[in-house]
Amino acid sequence: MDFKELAQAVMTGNRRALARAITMVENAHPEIDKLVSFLQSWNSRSWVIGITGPPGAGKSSLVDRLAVAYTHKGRRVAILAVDPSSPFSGGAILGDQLRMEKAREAGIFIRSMASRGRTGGVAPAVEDTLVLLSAAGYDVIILETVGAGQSEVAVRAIAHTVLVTTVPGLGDGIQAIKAGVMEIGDIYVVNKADLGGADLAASAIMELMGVKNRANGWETPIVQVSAYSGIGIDQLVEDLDDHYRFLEAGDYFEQYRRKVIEEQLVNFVCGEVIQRLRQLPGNLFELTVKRVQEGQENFSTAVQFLLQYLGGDENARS
Ligand SMILES: Nc1nc2c(ncn2[C@@H]2O[C@H](COP(=O)(O)OP(=O)(O)O)[C@@H](O)[C@H]2O)c(=O)[nH]1
Ligand SMILES: [Mg+2]
Repeated sequence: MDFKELAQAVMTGNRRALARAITMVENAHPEIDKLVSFLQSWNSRSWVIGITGPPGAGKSSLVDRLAVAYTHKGRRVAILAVDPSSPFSGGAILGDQLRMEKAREAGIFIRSMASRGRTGGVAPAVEDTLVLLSAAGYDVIILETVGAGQSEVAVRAIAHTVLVTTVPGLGDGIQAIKAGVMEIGDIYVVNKADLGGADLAASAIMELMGVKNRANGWETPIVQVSAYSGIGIDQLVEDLDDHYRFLEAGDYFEQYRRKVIEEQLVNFVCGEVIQRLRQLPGNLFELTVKRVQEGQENFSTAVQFLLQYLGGDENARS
């Protein structure tokens, strides 16, 4: 199957094709650039909800609840669970799969990802996968990431709406929400409210948030829920819907889409340029590297030298 056939199959909602395409992203398959750039233009208006927080906070259990809730509201939901800390699909991902039983029973598309993609980073692989899910027609994509340093920041750049999750009783209630993470949440969730102490944790978050910048007009809610019993889930869905409307009113979806397209274009252009330079006759690229190494040329002159060989692609416009 060539990439166009695969792309068509993804767009018709064929799950096996989608799963296969995501595997191609994970393996940095040589055709993945073509597939993603072909599907990018079909990028629909999927809403990406990112959920981050420490391991064990109940993110997967919460994802299960939310996915089912939105499915009941008639939305097409997909789940993507990303664990950059576990390169070989370890226990965390098995845990995710166990915790998402209701979503599975409801026939929701669930995918775990642990590996890096095309450009080496986790974020581009996730972005590529979001393009695929979006092209497959999912309205709501729920993205679970473990809060592990970099990944919270990455999820902020990738998701439209970010839920930061914590649980009561972690030290003074919010040990798990470290500096830096406080800024990224659109909604804060204190999960495991059934265990007690959620009020304390919520007011600790409120205090920490104090001067959080609300210049854009969004009042960040703190919701107490129990993914276990279902308490607070309706409220959380209401707050999520509020945020969706807020984003829509502020034209944020279009801005986001533009940003993603720009980033991907940059990635593709860089990839294409490097590939062409490496294919120049007479090993010109390697010879240039060598001349710079030997001090016969500096970076700036080397770049100018190489760029003059980048004529247009004679196939591009035909
Ligand atoms: N008591 C209680 N336990 C919960 C709740 N949500 C999740 N858990 C439990 O917390 C553990 C971790 O849940 P999981 O969803 O895998 O957390 P994740 O690592 O953040 O994805 C599991 O044993 C869950 O059953 C909750 O609301 N209340
Ligand atoms: Mg999990």
